[in-house]
Amino acid sequence: MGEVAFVALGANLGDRARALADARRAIGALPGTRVVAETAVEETAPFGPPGQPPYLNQMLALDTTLAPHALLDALHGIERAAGRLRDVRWGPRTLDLDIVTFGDRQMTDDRLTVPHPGLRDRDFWQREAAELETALRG
Ligand code: PH2
Ligand code: MG
Ligand code: MG
Repeated sequence: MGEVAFVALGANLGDRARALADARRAIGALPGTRVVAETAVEETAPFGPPGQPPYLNQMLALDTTLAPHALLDALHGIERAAGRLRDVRWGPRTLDLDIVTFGDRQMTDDRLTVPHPGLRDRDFWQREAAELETALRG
């Protein structure tokens, strides 16, 4: 038994559903890591640079023994394997994996801020996180 981390999945280029499904599988196969709850996949209007296609988003709850930066590195590896290129801030992407919360840790450094600062203004993340909390309590 490790800590519970919430990870947000997003994609708005290519085969979005496939990218999310592959990511779920890859995340569940990380060392010391199990997916313990997941929200439905939902389509959301893009925020950020105008003119980009809509996103598919989903949030997973993981039980993981990985440390936060080890999980971050692993998620970046999965993004790279999905063919993600370096991109403009908030611009279109084939796969984006963000750590939203990590237990009740609060931390910030040049690579990682937890909870994710975007949680404050992304309604769909707040809704998904609440859904996971409910599922985990159930
Ligand atoms: N991610 C972004 C930029 N804009 N818009 C939506 N709807 N969903 C996202 O996940 C998203 C976005 C950069 O990470
Ligand atoms: Mg993101
Ligand atoms: Mg990201």
